[in-house]
Amino acid sequence: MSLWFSENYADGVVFSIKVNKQLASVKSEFQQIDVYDSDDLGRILVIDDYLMLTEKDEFIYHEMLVHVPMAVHPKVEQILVIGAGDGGIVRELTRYDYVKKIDLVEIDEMVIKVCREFFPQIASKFDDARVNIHIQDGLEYVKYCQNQYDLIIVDSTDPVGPGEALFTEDFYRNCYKALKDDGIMVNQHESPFYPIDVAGMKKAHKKIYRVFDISEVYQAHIPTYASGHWLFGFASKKYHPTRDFNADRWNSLGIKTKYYNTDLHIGAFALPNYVKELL
Ligand code: AG3
Repeated sequence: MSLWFSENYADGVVFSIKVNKQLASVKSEFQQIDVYDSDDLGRILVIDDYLMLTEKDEFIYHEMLVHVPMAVHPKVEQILVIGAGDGGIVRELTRYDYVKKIDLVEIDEMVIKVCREFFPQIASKFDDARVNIHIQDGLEYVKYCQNQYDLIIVDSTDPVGPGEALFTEDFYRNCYKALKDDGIMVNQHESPFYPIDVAGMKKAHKKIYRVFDISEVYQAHIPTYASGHWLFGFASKKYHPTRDFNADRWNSLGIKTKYYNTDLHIGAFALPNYVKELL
């Protein structure tokens, strides 16, 4: 009998991956964490029945959340990462020599533990000397921060369960306060296609737009997320994501990426009409 992981995208729409075996199944204080192995997509991480990543396409999501803001801000040194317990965001950030400090705030210690064990290629840089791990609710952590970060990356789950608080206006206001005068915040912004994701996306966008001086949305093609069309939010106090972007500076850093490049950077902010209408 074969074993399948399935995620419901909408009423009557299901995405399934045939899995060889279940490598871990952990009920933490906050959520259900499962790891499976599959033939084509490699290992997959699932939280509360939603697919968080596959080894095959995680690079797209992580590169787009990291390199887009890193290419806009001329010198990001102090970074706050919220969620992201799998380590993918930290892995990409540690590729920049000039980054001085990465505070990672993850509510669920078990996510880090499971990923260290089953995704060593992704959770590969937690031991970098610049990384400080705080096991804490991101909502609480950011309340006490002021004018100290160049960049905040919010790599949350969907706006249900423990991730829900990371889609509130209060949280975005505290992020604004935690950023320096030229700081940037990026977040995962759900998908513009199926109704449940559209609701999450609108919820995030409307609130960020009210709080930040500049608020834009960008997109990437992520084959294993609902509809394959995923959005990210770019919120900023000073730098505009395309007008203040210096492709030569980023290219001179010599960072090798599999998805991100500086042509794609500009294109990612060009949204289809139906998406523009939703914002
Ligand atoms: N962060 C969650 C992305 C949302 C996925 N949603 C879904 N499958 N319905 C992914 C964590 C990667 N660091």
